[in-house]
Amino acid sequence: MKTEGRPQPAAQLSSSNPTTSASLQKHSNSDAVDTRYQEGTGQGGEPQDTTTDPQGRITTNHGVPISDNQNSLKAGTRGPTLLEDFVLREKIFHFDHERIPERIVHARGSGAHGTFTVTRAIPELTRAALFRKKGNSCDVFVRFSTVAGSKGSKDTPRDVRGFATKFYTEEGNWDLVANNMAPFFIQDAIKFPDIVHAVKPEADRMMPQAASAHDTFWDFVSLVPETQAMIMWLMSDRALPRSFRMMEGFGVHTFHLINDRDEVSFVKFHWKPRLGMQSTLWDEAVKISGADPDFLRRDLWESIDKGDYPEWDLGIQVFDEKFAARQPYDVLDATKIIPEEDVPIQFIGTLQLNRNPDNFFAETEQVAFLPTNVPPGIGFSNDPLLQGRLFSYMDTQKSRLGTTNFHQIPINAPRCPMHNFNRDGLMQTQVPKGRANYEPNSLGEAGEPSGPRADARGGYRTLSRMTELGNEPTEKLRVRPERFADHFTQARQFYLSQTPVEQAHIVSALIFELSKCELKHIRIRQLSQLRNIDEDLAQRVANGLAMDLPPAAPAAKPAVKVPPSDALSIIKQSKHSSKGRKLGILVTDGADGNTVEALRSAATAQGATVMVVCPKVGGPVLASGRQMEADALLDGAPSVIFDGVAVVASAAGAAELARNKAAIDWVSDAFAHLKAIAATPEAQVLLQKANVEPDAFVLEAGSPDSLVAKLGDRNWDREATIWPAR
Ligand code: HDE
Repeated sequence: MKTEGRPQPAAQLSSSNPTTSASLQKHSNSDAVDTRYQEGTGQGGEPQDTTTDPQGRITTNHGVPISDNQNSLKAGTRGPTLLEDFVLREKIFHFDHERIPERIVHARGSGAHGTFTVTRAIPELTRAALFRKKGNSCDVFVRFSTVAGSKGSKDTPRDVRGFATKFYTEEGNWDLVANNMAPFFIQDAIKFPDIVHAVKPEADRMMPQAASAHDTFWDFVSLVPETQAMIMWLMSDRALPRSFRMMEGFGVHTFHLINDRDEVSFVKFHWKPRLGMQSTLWDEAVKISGADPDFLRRDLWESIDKGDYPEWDLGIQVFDEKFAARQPYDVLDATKIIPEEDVPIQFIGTLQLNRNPDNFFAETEQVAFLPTNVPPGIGFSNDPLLQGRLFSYMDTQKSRLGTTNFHQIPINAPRCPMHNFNRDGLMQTQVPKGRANYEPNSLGEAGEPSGPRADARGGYRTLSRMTELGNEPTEKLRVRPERFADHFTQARQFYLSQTPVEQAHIVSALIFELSKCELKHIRIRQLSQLRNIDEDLAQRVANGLAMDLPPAAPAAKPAVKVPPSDALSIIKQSKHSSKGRKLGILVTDGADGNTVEALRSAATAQGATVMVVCPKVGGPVLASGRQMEADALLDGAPSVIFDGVAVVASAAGAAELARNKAAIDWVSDAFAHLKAIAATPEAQVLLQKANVEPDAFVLEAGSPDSLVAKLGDRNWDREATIWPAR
């Protein structure tokens, strides 16, 4: 017999209706639901918030109030469960289908809302309304990502990072779908499936996850020399960002800017982080992925949450056909950059991320970026990689989001009016009125709504003149332009532009990656490619692998000498700032609270954050007898998650730490990762146990400013004393 709705025993009642008055209140708080998206959806009438019930009641998907969300409907107290239990069936049905396919690449990502503000109007370059006036602004949504790993992989593999921005402009969405590396691996979209297959876990064994260090990747890249310039970037510290907030972004391709007079300029887009660039060491990145696989996601979330809003400046490199014709490379070749020294960056706007998503799935997962999303005044060059992307993104959304109507999902919907005769399709949420679903139509003549029409003046116009380099419309050919043939000059330029420390990191990365290749001929082939980049580099990698140098691979064109570009080095560009960095203070019972507070205020004064770490999470009882709150347990907050550390300990506390492996690792890892370490005199016993040698970054805890000043830096001089010379 059914018991639904019947009086129940007291024990069942308490578990079947656990709704407290507090949670009732929370549910009925209209602020809890974002109704912005319901506005202007073309359905007419007042926007309605149907996602909360004023009484806080839980309902089925179809609005029927539910009386019991704890027990399925059974025949008798011990079952069987009844098929007619639509509450149970709907709940399980919906749950069964919660997942959607992850992105083919860039599956793991984190997003945030923000604002873009124009700091310099450029109407002489583009007729895009956004850039017409200084001070213009629009909402944005940004998604950062890794490329190779699955959605559930880690944040800190050696990988390219995506940096995709959706600008909700008054003339429609502009999606600048960028990466944190300026060149790309390949020149032609037809090679994209190949390189992605090669870098992803190998097809038979589904290993390794989120890693390029395996046979198939190096097999492909060593066979395709156009990849070698980006390989230098991927082996560099750019692939190990300390924070999304501390990395650059690049639009990669050459785009067009088109002004009111239909004059076209070539443009490359750049994001420059206000916090400056910083990266982790490889050993650190590996350990972070164990300690906190969400390291970069957490950093982004927490900084926005506490109002420390991440910011970037948007810059452009603008040039014309004459400049393009003079370069030894082709500006349509996405494996090439234009050195900033050749075309300086002009800054035109600022991006600030200032609001975390309300819901990860609804926003970060469902956001769909399309390089085809450009407002009037921004256009595409003939870069064959870009042309392929113009097809791929729209196409993949259909498979990922299931319908051609993915543009109606709130995060993707334009914030300006959207009218056309595209109709129907799965998950159509608009309810267009009338019969005008075609044009031309003359329904207006009879007083009926006739729908929207094209705007020849203000609408998006594609360039009618085809004067661009290499754009002479002649035969149909499957060829690469001759001007795409130099694969090594810029690879060499990147390597030679780095500091010796960064060069050593590239060498170490290559040794590590190639050591993971099981097939020896692949290692040999990559070494033969390295010889085309730089002999010294090739020799150092060969030494690290204990291999002989093979002959250089045949090169379509040998590298030519070009001046180094300081803009390519992270260390040369360092802002030495402590802002946005994190200080960890390990505090024991009996420690001096004033020393901790002095460190805390010195760090926060410089825009850094502080975490008190303690062997017991309840917090240390200080010398004063006061118990200090701890932010984390020592075992759960290893020093890899900090930019600098301090140990404030009593003599007894330090002696205990010196017997604790987690505490010894805390200090020895900070030392090995070249970080600043400060300690009270009592804590020296721990430093000795951790083999910390005195140097310019080993300091007294009593001088907090000198520690804080070093949070944005690493002691590169220490590196050679700890890590093998490469
Ligand atoms: Fe992508 N890329 N890509 N890509 N890409 C995707 O689109 C593709 C390329 C980039 O956070 C996919 O929505 C092709 C360059 C970012 O949602 C897919 C080619 C650059 C993101 C796709 C490229 C990028 C993607 C997978 C060569 C830097 C993540 C899911 C022709 C300028 C966007 C999706 C997000 C995502 C295709 C090359 C950046 C499959 C075919 C070059 C940041 O459509």
